[in-house]
Amino acid sequence: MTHPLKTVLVTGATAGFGHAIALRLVKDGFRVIATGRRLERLDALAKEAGENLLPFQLDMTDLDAVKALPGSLPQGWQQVDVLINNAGLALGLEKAWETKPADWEQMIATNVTGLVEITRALLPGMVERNAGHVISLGSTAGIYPYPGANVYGATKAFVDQFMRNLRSDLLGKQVRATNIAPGLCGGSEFSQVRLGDDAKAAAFYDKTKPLLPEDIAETVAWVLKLPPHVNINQIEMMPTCQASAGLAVDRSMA
Ligand code: NDP
Ligand code: 8X3
Repeated sequence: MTHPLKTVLVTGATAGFGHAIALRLVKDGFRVIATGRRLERLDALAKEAGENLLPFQLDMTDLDAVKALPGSLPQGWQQVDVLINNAGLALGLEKAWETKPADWEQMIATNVTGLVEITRALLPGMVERNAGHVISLGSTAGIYPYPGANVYGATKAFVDQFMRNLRSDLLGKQVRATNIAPGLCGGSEFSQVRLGDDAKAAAFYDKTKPLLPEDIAETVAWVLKLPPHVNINQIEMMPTCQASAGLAVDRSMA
């Protein structure tokens, strides 16, 4: 591979999208720094991927650790050319007034604050070298509201606008910025984490053919391999079995 951007840092590589993205990008010839909280998962991933994958434990809510990047990475891995902001989570599907405050805080800390701080840590190096790419995982939940999405959807709307604003700041630099916003996607731990129950999580995908982590990895790989003069700003993607089906009307009040 002769891609000018060589080293990719993927957040949340212990499961789901991040795991698939890390494996795919190693296969495509990149060096990948795979991060997440569960070190045993990262070590297993490193065994599978080989020497071009560095397992690096990182909790996105540990802001001291996030801000210590890239200097805290081992020698030879400190030049991060591509940042993939994937780590994130949804907690619960309750109505806003029934949710746990700690769940909202955890979503904001991970999906917004952690993402912003790691971008702040790694972007200056890209700008200085005048080469780089930041890809974030937003969500259709940041575009289309639905009951129970409340703060989760709002964090993803933040990601959408943050990436658009990065593009504005990066005009004139050879540093790209992309937001990928998927809809229903199975094959990851997302719904188990959200619902805290394996049976409920499985039922969520009942009779559907959702996107899979490999579909997201394919999309990331494509966005990355486009020639440097092409910037994909936004991708909204859904499984064919899903669509935005219009606004709801309550007819019980007349
Ligand atoms: P998974 O639950 O399978 O994976 C989430 C990853 O994020 C895990 O590797 C987890 O690692 C990591 N993570 C969570 N919290 C932290 C933290 N505090 N610090 C570091 N890493 C953390 O979910 P998906 O792969 O499905 O989701 C990936 C991203 O895509 C998320 O941002 C999600 O919001 C978004 N998304 C998901 C969709 C879906 O339907 N699945 C659709 C649209 C967007 P660990 O627990 O080891 O720290
Ligand atoms: C995940 C997609 O529709 O479950 O971001 O919110 S959805």
